[in-house]
Amino acid sequence: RPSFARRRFIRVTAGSILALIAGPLLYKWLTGVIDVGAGGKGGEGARSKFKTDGNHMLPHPEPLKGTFPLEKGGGEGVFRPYTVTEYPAFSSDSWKFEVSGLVKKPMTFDWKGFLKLPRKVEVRDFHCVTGWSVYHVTWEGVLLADLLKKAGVQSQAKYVKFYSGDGVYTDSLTMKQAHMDDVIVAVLRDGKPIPQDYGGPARLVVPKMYGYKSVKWLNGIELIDHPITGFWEKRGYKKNAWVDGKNGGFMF
Ligand SMILES: Nc1nc2c(c(=O)[nH]1)N[C@H]1C(S)=C(S)[C@@H](COP(=O)(O)O)O[C@H]1N2
Ligand SMILES: [Mo]
Repeated sequence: RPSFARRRFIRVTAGSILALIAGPLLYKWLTGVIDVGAGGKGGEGARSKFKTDGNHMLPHPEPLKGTFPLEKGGGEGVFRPYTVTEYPAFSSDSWKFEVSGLVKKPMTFDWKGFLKLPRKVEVRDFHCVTGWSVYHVTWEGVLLADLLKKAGVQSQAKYVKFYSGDGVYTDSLTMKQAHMDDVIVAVLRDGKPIPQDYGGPARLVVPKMYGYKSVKWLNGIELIDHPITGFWEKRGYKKNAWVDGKNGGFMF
């Protein structure tokens, strides 16, 4: 039977080992939660997070003037960082955004060029079809309709296909849906650059539809004349992902 001192030794040692393992995990979890909560002035949190972010994008996009303080203080709720691959990482030296397919003028932007495009700000709710939501998120990005206008849509073009920098995930919108005035290629979320795990440097945001339409790590659009089936649509989700149930809306 172990002595009291020995039992105490075991208890203290076991406790220390547990603290060593659990401490960093707890820290990671806490800082993750704090980061996601956003709000505030968009400065410090973003800067410290970006020191450890897997993306190396410089310069950081600067939020438009007049957006601070954020309406309603920023997103309320927690984004679940979804991916179907390893999180892809990008650098401003090599990142490209391509507009291709049935356009009059194919275009390629580098990071600096993309940041020169006019942006708009919108405050919208974000809903994942699996049941979580984040409310009144402030997004800032380039209106998809502006990109389409700049490139010139050919008359045979019927759909816009979205490419993710993860090389796997994809989705699409009809040409009419793609022209909705709230579909944007966002580079800021709640006034901060979008972190790597949440689709940064640039992600699509389609507020009227469920989150699976909002392709992360967006690095290209292609105008096509035939329908395609998106990543989750191949697995049963509807092509028309209207949150309000228009056109049948909900998934199965
Ligand atoms: N490239 C890519 N984009 C994606 C996904 C994904 O797994 N990979 N998941 C989608 C789904 S189902 C949702 S709900 C949102 C989640 O966004 P978040 O990861 O920022 O929380 O991203 C969408 N875009
Ligand atoms: Mo989702």
